[in-house]
Amino acid sequence: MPVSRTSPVPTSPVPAARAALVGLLSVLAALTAGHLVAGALLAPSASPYLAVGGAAIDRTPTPIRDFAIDLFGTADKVALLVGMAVVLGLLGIVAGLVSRRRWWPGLLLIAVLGVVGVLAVLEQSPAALAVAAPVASLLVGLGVFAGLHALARPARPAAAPENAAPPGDETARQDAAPEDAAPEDAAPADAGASGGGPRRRHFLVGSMGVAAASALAAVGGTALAARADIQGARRAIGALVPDVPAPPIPPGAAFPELGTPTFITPSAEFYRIDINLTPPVVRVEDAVLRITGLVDRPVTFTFDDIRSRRLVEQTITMVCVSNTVGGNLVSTSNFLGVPLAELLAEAGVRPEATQLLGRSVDGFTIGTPLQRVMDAGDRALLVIGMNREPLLVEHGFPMRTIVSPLYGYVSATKWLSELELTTFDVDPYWEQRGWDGDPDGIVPIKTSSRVDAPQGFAEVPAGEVTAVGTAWAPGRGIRRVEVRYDDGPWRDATLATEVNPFTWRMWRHTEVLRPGSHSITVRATDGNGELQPEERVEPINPGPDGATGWFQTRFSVV
Ligand SMILES: Nc1nc2c(c(=O)[nH]1)N[C@H]1C(S)=C(S)[C@@H](COP(=O)(O)O)O[C@H]1N2
Ligand SMILES: [Mo]
Repeated sequence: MPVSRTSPVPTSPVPAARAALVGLLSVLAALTAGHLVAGALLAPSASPYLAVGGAAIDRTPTPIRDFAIDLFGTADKVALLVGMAVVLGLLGIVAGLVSRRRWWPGLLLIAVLGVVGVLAVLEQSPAALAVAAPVASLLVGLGVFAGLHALARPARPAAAPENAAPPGDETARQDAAPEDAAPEDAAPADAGASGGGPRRRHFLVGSMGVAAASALAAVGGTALAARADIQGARRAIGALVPDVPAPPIPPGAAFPELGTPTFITPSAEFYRIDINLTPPVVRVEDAVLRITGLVDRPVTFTFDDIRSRRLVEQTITMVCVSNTVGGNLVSTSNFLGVPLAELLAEAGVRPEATQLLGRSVDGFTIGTPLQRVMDAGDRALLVIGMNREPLLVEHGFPMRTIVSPLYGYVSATKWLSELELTTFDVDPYWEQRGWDGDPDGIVPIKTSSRVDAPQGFAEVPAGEVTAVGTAWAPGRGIRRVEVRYDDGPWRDATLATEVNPFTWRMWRHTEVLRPGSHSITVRATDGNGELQPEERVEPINPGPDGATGWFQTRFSVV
């Protein structure tokens, strides 16, 4: 059929609500398709949505970023992604609404969004294949828009063509109702089309199909990226056996039967803190650690290079600076890896270097004073294993650092890709966001103690009541723990066997208590003889200093 146009605007408009839905679903389908392909490629950072988010973060002026962090705290990334979802949704709705009469303005807007996604991924993702994800988004976005738009167009009141024509098919326009001059929302064709009938059904079915496929793609992409191949890779690596094992945990180091945690935290229960919505996925075969910056000769290590070296195991308690009094952002595991000092020596650290900057594949950076790394000796590790297994993806698979005894945010880069020797002129992630990164601003881990049982508001039988808990002062060790019931005298608790001064230490205390409501307060003294401060201070106040204060809880004897 010849494609000749005689009437300038030959069709009646798509109803506004349908037009908006077409645009919204096109954006949704595009984003989830990209997410699915990114997941299949094991390159979550190639998901156009995350890439645009990353590109936006890189372009946000620091004052606005600071404001957002003040406002949302560590949830700033979530806030950004939610904000982006709202903006993209609105742009989708706009794309639909500008296409009520003609298919192309909305399609053009979808194409522009798609191209932005392609450019963001090219900028943000190092993997060559990664561009397949935003290209999939672009194609699916265009396809869904074209298809749903064709289905959304109202039929002529009588004898409407049943086949939805592709938007490029000009004959479809001529088929459509000629009452173009009718007021937009009152077009008779509208009334006919939205009143029911097969076209309306087709549009509904099409829309629901797109929504369902998008949901599947979203779930599938996340599952593929976060799980599938990493688990296979972890199995392929198998058990990791240290050349220099940590001493066995002595009996009596913890009282799990009375309510403390086990001394070694199972990896899956280890606390997790990071800025990522889903953990970055690094394939073992792609994983490299580069040592760069103020060195005599930059060096690169693959995972296999590291694995084949002399592996040292250390029992270490890690603490997050954001842990509150009584909180559980503290865990203990056997970490296995290569001492950082050995790797740094191979690169030859220049005397000007003062800061060791860890870079993560997701752009996160952590700065550690080089002196602290050296002081830590074999407790400054390039870690590849936890509890004799490869790292879990949440804890930085396949390589991370740990420098004990320092808070995680200044020492423990997960998904490590580079260690740069530099000076304190370079600000890592949190310091760029206003935290004190000065070597003197990095405080030792605060002495802390808590009661694990009885738990708050528990009811315990009258008679002898045994309280148990956990205390830690990594680097200094715990010398003494005291408990007090109600306003009574301080009593010495019995300490569990010490494993090493870099780990937590459990305690227990038995007291005969009368029925009724009681409070219990606990305080610890570190290995230097220093009593844990009583004053309650929030962990971030405003800098990351770690919380202080004595933990207290209430329970009932019945
Ligand atoms: N790449 C990366 N590494 C990171 C973080 C992060 O957000 N990204 N968070 C840090 C913080 S604040 C802490 S407390 C530790 C927590 O390590 P875990 O999750 O293995 O317990 O990781 C550190 N390393
Ligand atoms: Mo942390």
